[in-house]
This record gives sequence, structure tokens and C-alpha cells, in this order.
Amino acid sequence: MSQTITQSEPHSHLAGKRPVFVSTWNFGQTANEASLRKFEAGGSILDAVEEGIRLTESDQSNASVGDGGKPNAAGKVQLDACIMHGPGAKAGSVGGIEDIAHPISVARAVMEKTPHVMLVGEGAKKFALEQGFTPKNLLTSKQRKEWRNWRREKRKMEAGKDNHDTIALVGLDKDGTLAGGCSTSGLAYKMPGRVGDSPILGSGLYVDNEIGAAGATGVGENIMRFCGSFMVVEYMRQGLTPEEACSETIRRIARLDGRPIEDLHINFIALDKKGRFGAAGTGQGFPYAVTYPEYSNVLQSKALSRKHIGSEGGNDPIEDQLK
Ligand code: SD4
Repeated sequence: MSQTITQSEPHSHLAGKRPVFVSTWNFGQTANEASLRKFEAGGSILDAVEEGIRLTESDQSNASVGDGGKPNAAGKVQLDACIMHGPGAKAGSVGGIEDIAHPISVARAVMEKTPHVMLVGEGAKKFALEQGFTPKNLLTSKQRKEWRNWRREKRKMEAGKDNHDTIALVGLDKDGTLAGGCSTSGLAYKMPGRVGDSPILGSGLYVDNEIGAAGATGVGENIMRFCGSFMVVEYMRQGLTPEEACSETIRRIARLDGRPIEDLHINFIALDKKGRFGAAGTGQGFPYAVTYPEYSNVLQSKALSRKHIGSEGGNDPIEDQLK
């Protein structure tokens, strides 16, 4: 099924296929495929979204999500995640959770087993342990070594494949039900306690069962001040295609922020209720993955500036991101 062809082509496709899964970055493709397998095995669209994200969280070679993620400035991996189910706009979220490999599943447990939407830090970990999640040290020796180097030299990380970013994954069921999730270790070497956009509903993710779903990756500080994913969904409500909605959101954020688009380092994916999908980023080179039965591919998003996003996208050391 995998084709893994990165290609530049028109955006906001109407495949009209269901189920369909759309997610951020190249690695989203294997996540989407895990989602589709789960769905085809009888899982709900929510189960499918969770399953795809769990796969990325388990992948230690991915240095920005889950196990093997880059730590904060104190050398501790702190994870953020949220999940949202269209029917009833149900949602759950965790921020700054430590020692738990699958924050997306903790977020789902918050949604299903508590009267709350978001748990953070110690409380989130305590809840996860009570729910039977097994604690695990998520800092790999590779990431410990890189963190030590960073601490010693405060030097720029090498650009490379493992600098890729947050997974946001949204899905549409055959009956039009939408669901989505988002999971990250956040900006590399962030301040302890810093929480980004990813677990914030409306910022890193939003699902509106009447309209569509959107997710974000990039510098959270430039997304969460604007409720970025909510804004994408609202533009789709006004009739824009998913790709236009992502682009218009970036343009509006840049206008309000005042800096040039290429300095914002943000990217959005979107999927509407009809099964149309699209994506846009502040620079060239933000890939996103689309999977439905008989098709799985990585597409290039629309770029709103000529600058190539390189490895940055949200996971270079924080001092390089926020300057
Ligand atoms: C954050 N948005 O914590 C996340 C990081 C990210 O691509 O998406 N990196 O700000």
C-alpha cells in the first residue's frame, strides 16, 4: 500500500474516500496506515486515530514524539498530547506528563474516565499510573548524550531526519464522524514546565463534527496565541477548502503577529467533512500524509514563503526557534 512518493501537486484534493486519515510529516504515513489497519479490524475512528499516534509515540527514532523524544532543559522528557472525538465534542488532554510512553492514551482516559478535559504534570502522571500505565524512562542514551552536548555548548543541533516533529492525525469515518489527536515532546530543551500548542484544544488540534478537523505542528508559541487549529476549522466553515483554510490561517497569524511569514515556523493540516484534505506551511518542505483504502502517500503542503523549513519546524533548540 505504501507509495511514499513525495510530490508537489494541487492541494485540497477531494478524494471523497472514507475512511481517510491525514497527518503531519513523512512519518505520518506509517501512523495513518496503522490507523487504517485498526479501523479495518473493526476499531472506531477514535480507536484508529489513537492507534496511529501510539505507533509514532513508540518509535524511538522519532526525537519529537513519545519515547525517545528530546528532553527539556533539565534533561527530562515532558510530553503533551490531546485527543478529540467529533460526536459531542468530547476531548481529553495531558500537558507536561513524564515517564509515560503513550500520552495520547492517557488523554483518551482523561476524556473517558474523568469529568475533566486536561490534566498536567504530576497529577497527569499519577492518574496514568492509577489507570495502569507502566512508568518508563523515556530518555534514550542518544538523546541524553545530545542533551549533554547542548548543555555544554548550547550549540545548534545537527539538521537531520530525526529532527522531525509533532504528530497531529485526523480521521473521517464512513458515516462522516471525525476524530483527531496530537502528540509531542515539544520544543527541544524547552523550559521545564513549558507547554506548547499540541495539548491545547483549538491550538494543536480541533475537531468540529459539523465541519472538519485540523492539526498543527511547529513553534507552539506562534500557534497557541491564535487558536490556530480552531481558526482553520472556522475558515472551512466559511467555505474555504482545507488548503485555503490552512493558508488563510497562516496569513492572518502573520498579520497579527507582525513578523514575516517565514519567521513563524508553523504548519497546518486539515480535513473536511466531505473528505477533502489539504495543508500549508510557512516555508517550503512541510510534508503531510494521506491514507485511505488502496492509497497511502506523502504529499507536499502549500508553502507560503520561499524559505525552506529545513529541520526546524519546531524541534530545533528552543533558543534557535524563538529568536
Ligand atoms: C510545540 N508544536 O511544543 C510543538 C512542537 C512541534 O514541530 O510541533 N514541533 O510547540
